[in-house]
Formats: sequence, C-alpha cells, structure tokens
Amino acid sequence: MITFYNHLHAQHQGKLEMFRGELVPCFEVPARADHVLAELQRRQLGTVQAPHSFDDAVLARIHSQRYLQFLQSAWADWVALDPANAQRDALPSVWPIRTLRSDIVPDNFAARMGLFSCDAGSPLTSGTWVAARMGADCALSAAQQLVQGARVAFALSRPPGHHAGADFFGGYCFLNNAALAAQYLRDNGCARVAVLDIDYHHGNGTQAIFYDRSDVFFASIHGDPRTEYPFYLGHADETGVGSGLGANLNLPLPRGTGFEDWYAALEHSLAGIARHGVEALVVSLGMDTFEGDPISGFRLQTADYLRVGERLKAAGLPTVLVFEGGYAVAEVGVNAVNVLEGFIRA
Ligand code: Q9C
Ligand code: ZN
Repeated sequence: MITFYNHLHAQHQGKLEMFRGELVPCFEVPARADHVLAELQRRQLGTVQAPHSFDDAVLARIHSQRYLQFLQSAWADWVALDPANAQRDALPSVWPIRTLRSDIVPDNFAARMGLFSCDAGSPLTSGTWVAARMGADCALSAAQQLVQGARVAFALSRPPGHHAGADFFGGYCFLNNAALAAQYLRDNGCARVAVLDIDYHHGNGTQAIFYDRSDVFFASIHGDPRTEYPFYLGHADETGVGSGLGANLNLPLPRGTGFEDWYAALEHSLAGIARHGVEALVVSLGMDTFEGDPISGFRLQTADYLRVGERLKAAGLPTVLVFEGGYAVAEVGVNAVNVLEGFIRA
C-alpha cells in the first residue's frame, strides 16, 4: 500500500476557534497527522511518498473558480487589511443567510470570508492554502494510483475535506479531498464510484457536490444532525435529486452509539454501494467515531478499527482512503493505522 503524505500539512496551524461564545484552542492540530505517520512507519505498512502535482484545472472540476481565487489570496488580503493580522488567524463573522445575496462577491474581506464559509470554527491561517493544496494532491495521487492498477492507496493529509463544498470552507475543511479523488476516478475511466463517509460528522460538502448525480454514490454514517455538527444536513430523508435520486444514503445514529449498531450501519451502507454497481470506492476516513474523541459521541474502541478495515477490504473494490477528522490526538495514529492494517491483512 502506498501512502501519499502531505509534508506541508503543518503549514496549516489554526490557533483558536469560536466555541460557545469564546475562542478556544483548535482541535484540528498538526500532531494528528504526525501520529498517523509515526504509527504507519512503526508498523512498516507499505511505503510513504510525496504526492504528485496536479494542475489547478483538476481542482476546478469540484470547486468554483471564484472560491479557489478567494482561498488562494485570502491570507494576503487579510494581512493587507492590517500588518498586525499576520499574528492572528482570520475567522468569519457575517454570512449571507436566507434573503441576502450570494451572487455578488463583495470587495470587503470580512464579507468575502462569510460568503465562502459556513462557520466560525475554521480559522484561515498563513499556510492554509499551501497545506490544503498539497492535501488535494495527496488525494488525487491516491486516486491516480488506483487508475494505474493499485487495489488501495491512502491520502494522509490535513486539513480534512468533507465539510468543504464547491464554494465554501467550514468544519476545519477547505478543499474537498474525497470529492476530488472521486471526480478524478470518474474522469479517468471509472463509470461509477462511491464515496463512503465514516467520519463522525456528516459529510455535507461531499453530499452537496454529488447530490444531483447518479455516477457518484454517497453514503454516510454519522451523528444525528439534530444534535451534531453540521446540523443542517445529513438526515435520512436526503436521498438525492434529479438523476441523483437514490444515489445518496444517510445513516444518522444517536450520540452514544457503540460498535455493534455502527457496524450494522456499515453493512447497510456497503450493501447500498454494492447495489449501485460501482467500480471504485473512496472512503472519508474520520477517526472521531472513537470513544475517547473530545468533540464526538460514538463509542468505537481501538480494536474495532481492525474490523472496519477488514470489512472495507471485503467490499472487493479498489479503494482510496482519505484521512478526515479524529481529535483524540494520542490515539488517532493507532486507530487510523488499525483500519489500514485490517484492510491490508484481510
Ligand atoms: N468545539 C471534521 O471532523 N465544530 N470536522 C465542533 C467543537 C465543528 C469537525 C465544535 C466540528 C467539525 C472534519
Ligand atoms: Zn468529523
């Protein structure tokens, strides 16, 4: 198995996020990816490589041009407002909610931050673009590996991606790595692909990107949006629209769900994927389903992740694994690499 590792991931290092009326230290920290890399090397599971470079046109298959332009220059624009901004991250504070217009891109930087985001929990930093850009290259490299005949490849990167939409960031995500990988597979010979999202949080960005399409099946197992982030998407009645009708499967589960019930949902989602007749699988691999996760509510244990990997392998599809969330920093390496080891050894 090849792992494509984003060696620039630590360039994205948010300081504070807005939570319950105050700024608290970020949960999405560089040490997360460091722990996964260290554990991967300790167990000697395959090789670790730098990603290949893909053209910006590949990003534009998923993201809007005006969003990519905004993201690329956002840090420079932020510091141009005030040189002292170089010492603090940018967070949005105003949004074009219902009745307000999203078609005109404002000149004002704060207004553009709000137009292109969905929460105040995702700081934009000096290295956000560089890190996210190379993260996209990791996901695309993993997808390319499948096109060239590999059975499995791992994109080890941060920031994560599955909350990012075609034209917005949020939920610690900026570029939708899993969506980019799925689209790359579509553009390079796979007639149908599936994205299976097993992060604790619903993959609202990925769902929205593919919601009206039947060529990319989206299935997600996640905390019920009535109580869990991202709150406004991820309900069971969201089944797709137009030609995408029937190609979206949401399996929300209550806080406190343990492995047995979670595993039944995994079986259910893989059955849906099998019925759809796909040629490749992209897994949004969030490790925040772990019982020790500080911001999540499921109760999976470290050994359970070996079984998750085994079950994913049993789907019998060429598979791209994309690292997403998981905030129990000390355990995230062992847990993620358990999925990989379960997959490889099965
Ligand atoms: N202070 C991913 O797992 N905010 N994103 C939670 C906790 C958003 C999680 C509030 C959580 C987003 C990729
Ligand atoms: Zn998550």
